[in-house]
Parts: sequence; C-alpha cells; structure tokens
Amino acid sequence: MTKSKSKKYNQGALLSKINSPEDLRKLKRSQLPQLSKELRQYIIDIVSEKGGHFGASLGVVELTIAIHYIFKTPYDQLVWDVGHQAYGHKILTGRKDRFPTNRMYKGLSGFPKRSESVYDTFGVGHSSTSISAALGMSLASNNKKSKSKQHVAVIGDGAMTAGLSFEALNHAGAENTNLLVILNDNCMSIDPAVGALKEYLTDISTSKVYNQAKNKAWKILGQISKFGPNAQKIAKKVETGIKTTVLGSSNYFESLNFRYFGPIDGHNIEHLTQILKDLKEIPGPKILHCITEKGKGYAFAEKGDATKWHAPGLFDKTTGKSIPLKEKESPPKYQDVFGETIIELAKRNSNIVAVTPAMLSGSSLSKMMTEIPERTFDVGIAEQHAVTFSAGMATQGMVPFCNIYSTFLQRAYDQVIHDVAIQNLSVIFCLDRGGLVGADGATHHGVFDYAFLRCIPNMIVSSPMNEHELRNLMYTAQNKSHGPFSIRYPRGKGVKIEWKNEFEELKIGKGKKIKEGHDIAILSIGHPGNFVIEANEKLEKKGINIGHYNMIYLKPLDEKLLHAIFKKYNKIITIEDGCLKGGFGSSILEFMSDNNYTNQVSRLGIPDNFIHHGTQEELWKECGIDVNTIVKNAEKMMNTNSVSKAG
Ligand SMILES: Cc1ncc(C[n+]2csc(CCOP(=O)(O)OP(=O)(O)O)c2C)c(N)n1
Repeated sequence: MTKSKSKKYNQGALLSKINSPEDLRKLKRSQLPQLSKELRQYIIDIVSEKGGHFGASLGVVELTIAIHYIFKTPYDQLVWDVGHQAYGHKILTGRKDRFPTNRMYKGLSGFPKRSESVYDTFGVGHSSTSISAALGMSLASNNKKSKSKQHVAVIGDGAMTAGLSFEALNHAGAENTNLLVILNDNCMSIDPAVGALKEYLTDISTSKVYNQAKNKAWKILGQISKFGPNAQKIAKKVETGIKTTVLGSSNYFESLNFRYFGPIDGHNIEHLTQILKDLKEIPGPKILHCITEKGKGYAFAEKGDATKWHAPGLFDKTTGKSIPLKEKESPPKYQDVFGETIIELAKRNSNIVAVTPAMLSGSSLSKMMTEIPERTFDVGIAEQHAVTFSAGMATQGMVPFCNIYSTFLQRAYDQVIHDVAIQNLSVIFCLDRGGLVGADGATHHGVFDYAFLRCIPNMIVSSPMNEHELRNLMYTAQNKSHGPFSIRYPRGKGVKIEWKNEFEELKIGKGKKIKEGHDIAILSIGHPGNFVIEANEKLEKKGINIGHYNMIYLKPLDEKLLHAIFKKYNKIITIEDGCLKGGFGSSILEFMSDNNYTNQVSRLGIPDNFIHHGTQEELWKECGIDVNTIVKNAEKMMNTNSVSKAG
C-alpha cells in the first residue's frame, strides 16, 4: 500500500477513536450525531484534496453509522450497491488512516472490494447487484442454519431502476430470508433520476394521507421490540392497517411480497437506529425507504448542482470552487467532441436519436437533451434496455447512436448479438471510456470490447486515433445503413486543439499509413496511435526507422494494407488499449496464420489479469502500452530474431 505522504487530517474527538465498528458500538446513541459531523468533515477534507465521488457518500453518513451500530458487521452482511457511496463505511471499518490514498495507485480502491476488507462483503462498481448478492448470502445462511444472521443491501433509487434489481426483488419476495433492502432515495442518479419508478417514489414520499397513517404506525412499531415473540404479529397488524386504509394493494414493493417501511428521514440518526433495531426482529424480506439528500452537510453541494457534486474533482472546501488543472490551452475531451458532433449531425439528419443508460452528463449528451430533447433518451441504469430500445428504433428507420461506456456494455452482450447483430440492424454503438479509465479501477476499465465485439458477425468495430477521426467515424456510420457499427474512444482528452474538421467519409475497413519506414511496422488501433507518434521521435534518435499504420477499423481489417505491410516488414508490433487475448493483436495473428506469414510479431496490450486503479499514465506504464515501453520493445526487437510476445 502507498503510504500517504500527505498531511495528517483532523479526525475529530470521536472518530479518532474508532478503528472498527466494534469501537463504534461502544458509543452512546446520543454521541452519534457528533460522530456524523466528524465523519462528514473527514470525507470533505480528503475528497476536496484528493478527488473521488462526493455527494453520495455525504448523503449516507447517518445511514452508514446506523447500520454498523445496529448490525453486527462483519458477521451480519452489508452489501453496498455501486459502492461509490461507501467512503464512510471504509473509514469506519479500519481504513481511516489509509483513506487519503483512496483511488490512488496501489492505495485504497474507490469501491468496496473483498480483497481489501472483510467488511466489504461483495465487490462492486457496476450498479444494481446488491439485492441479488444479499439474497444469495441470505439463502446461503438459511442453508447453513445461520438463522440469526442479517443481510442488508443498500441501494439507490437510480440503481433500483435496473432490471437486475427487479429480478432480485421478484425472487426475494418468494423466499423467507433475513433480507433488508434499504432504498436510499435522493431523487438523483448521477443526473436527475428518470422514469415511472421515480414518479412513484415521489408520490409515496409526498402523499399526506399516507404519511399521517404511517406516522401513527411508526409509533406502534417503535414499541415492537418490547413485544418479544409477539413482535411479528404486531408488525403485520401495523402494516395491514396502513395498507388497507391508505395504499390498497398498490404498494409496488408490497405487491412483490416485501414488507415496506417508510419513507423516513435518512438523516435522523436517532430514528434510523431505532427503526433498524426494530426491523432486525422482523423476519422475511423487508424494504426500508429512506429519503436522503446527496451532498448533505456541505452547503455548496446542498445548494448547488447535484450532478456536478457527484464527482466534482478537486475543489477548495471553503469556497466550493473547483481547482482547475494547471494547463495551457489543451485539446477537448473525446466525450465533448462526441457531444458536439452528434448535435451537428442530428441537425442535418432528422432520423438521428441519442440513447444513454443514465450517463447523460458523463457522455456529454446533456447539451443535446437541452437542444433536441425529443430525440434524446436517458433510459435509466438499463444497458440491456438501451440496446434493445435502440434496435426497436432502428427497425423504424431511425438512426440510434447508443452511447454506452465500454465497461457497461458488458451488461448488454446478449442484446447486442440477439437484438441487433442477428437482425443486422443499424445501431451505432458509441463506446465511451474504452481502454484504461484510471482511478475507477478494475470494474470500470473498458478493455474487453474489442475482443467481445469482433467475434460477432455483421459487427463493424472501429476506433478513432483523434478527434477528427471520431467525427469522421460518426459521420460515416450515420451516412448510410451499415448494420451494427461500434466506435470506441477513451476517457479524457484527445490531441487536437483545432478539433472541428469538415466531415469526411472513412471507407469501411480501410486503414491509414501515418508514416512509411523500413525496420519495424507498428500497427495501432485507436488513441494509442498517438503514443506511437511520440515513440517514433525517440526511435529516430536511436536510428530505428519505423513505419506506422493506424488501422481505424479492427473489423473488417484492411487486408490489402496488411498484405503490403507483411510483405515489406519482417518485424511487426501491434498496440492496443484492449485485452491481448482475442483483441486487435490477436486478429493480426489470425490474419498471419490464415495467409501463411511468418513475420516476427510483438503484441502490446492489456495482459490477462485485472488491472486496478491509478492514473491512466501509471496504468499504461504498468501494462506496457506507454511511449517508453514501445521504444524498449522496438529496440529489443531490433536485437532479436525470435518471435516475441510482450505483455
Ligand atoms: C451498470 C452501471 N451503469 C452505470 C453506472 C454509472 N453510475 C454510477 S453511480 C450512478 C448513479 C447511481 O444512482 P443511485 O443508485 O441513485 O445512487 P446515488 O448516487 O444517487 O446515491 C451511475 C449511473 C454504474 N456504476 N453501473
């Protein structure tokens, strides 16, 4: 682990004494509000200087303390959904002093991770897994006759919109296990929550009649633990009372056989601890609906734009102002080029629609939502639905740009094959965050897409080396129907300050020669082509003359160009920011084998293990796809005649 070189952060009188939930449980209930303040301040102090997710963790400070106070973690199992809100949990479960290394290379992970702590019962990063995982644990406990063991899933209203959450509720409602689902409802996903479930949750939270009846019921519920063995009967009576007087059978969760409690104020720690204590006595699937506020306790976040405060980057905690990176004029982010270009194209082509599964701002589609709302769809955290919905649109002659982070497309693999590719529908997949994404780590790297897309018939697989190519690929994809077409680009900045070029068609399956050479040919796909350009400057000084070819299309491959390259150069290096197994380099080896070439080939790419978190630069270096590794690899290749493979 990296030792934090940084200053000591003030931990507060109570927090400084807490090294585990055991310590927390020694506090009096009356001390918990003070602890909440200290925990919140600790998160603010560190995240403002180190970066990371912010609003969500502040929103669950009381919930986190209350859960660890009432439940006997780690014996009782606590599962966080997504895990971006689990900073308080990390701090209370023995990782307080290491928290300043959060999301840094070899430091703490930004998400719960089983290998990091016994308190992290389930590894997360992608959303909507918590109910399934906690249900699995609870049924395992039943099997092991651990009847007293409790299982708690904490899930946001955004994550609740995914099909996976519904599938788990549907299953759990038919099982008799100790499962408590805590719905952390702050009306926000990263962007404002969308869809009918959100409307429903708002209705239930604001209904006066319901809330009056509920308040009476809570008074009775508050007595429940005193009733011992009769507790269950009484709880049932309370619920039936509410249901018959107010809700009829219309409560969504009740209709799935969950006992529904709430909504309650998720920042009232006294009430929270009391209710959790009571709910512990009630067996079977239960849901506690808590209303919380993202960014709670930090005035700038409470008053400001919750989307900005989801993960604000570095900021001055006293003024709430972002700390800009010290850079001169720099190129735009690929995502912003995508966001501007789709509007430009949509203005020319009225069939274009944009689809995002809950990543409106992350994918830079907010501007299109403002300018052309009738053709911009945020479908919630629902990647499978986003793909099939796009397929449906395509059957009617629309031109859907389905923008999904590469890592999240993994969720919708069957939809890509079954609903799009088999029917050869012209859905344009814009895969954002391709390659190594940096601080979010293993759950978020977009490194498998080349390998898992190139094996699908009908699929065009492409990746731009810069902003101009991104624009040209987007233009080419919508110009006529090509069937499924994927355009994959990385997180962050491109390389062109003058990014706005005139559109130009990029012929399908045609690569580009960047530079002719004679010692080694380097074949690149996507952004790493820029690393090759830099490496070339160093290699020239060392007297090594490379040819550089930017393939643009991984599928179909430019076989004509490849034949020319394989005939001219004996030594070939491939480079990609995708997995080595089955990716771009593999496709070149297949080409070689199919055509009986025996050239010396070295492949650079992501090795066959999960890469954790750090800056993109640190991770490129670790994986050997950075400028220096290209140079070393080329030098090594010049000194050897055997077939080598890097990685
Ligand atoms: C499958 C998947 N899609 C998208 C995301 C990106 N994402 C991270 S947090 C988040 C919003 C979650 O909202 P909610 O569950 O309500 O939690 P909150 O941040 O409001 O506490 C999204 C969309 C993800 N982590 N996983």
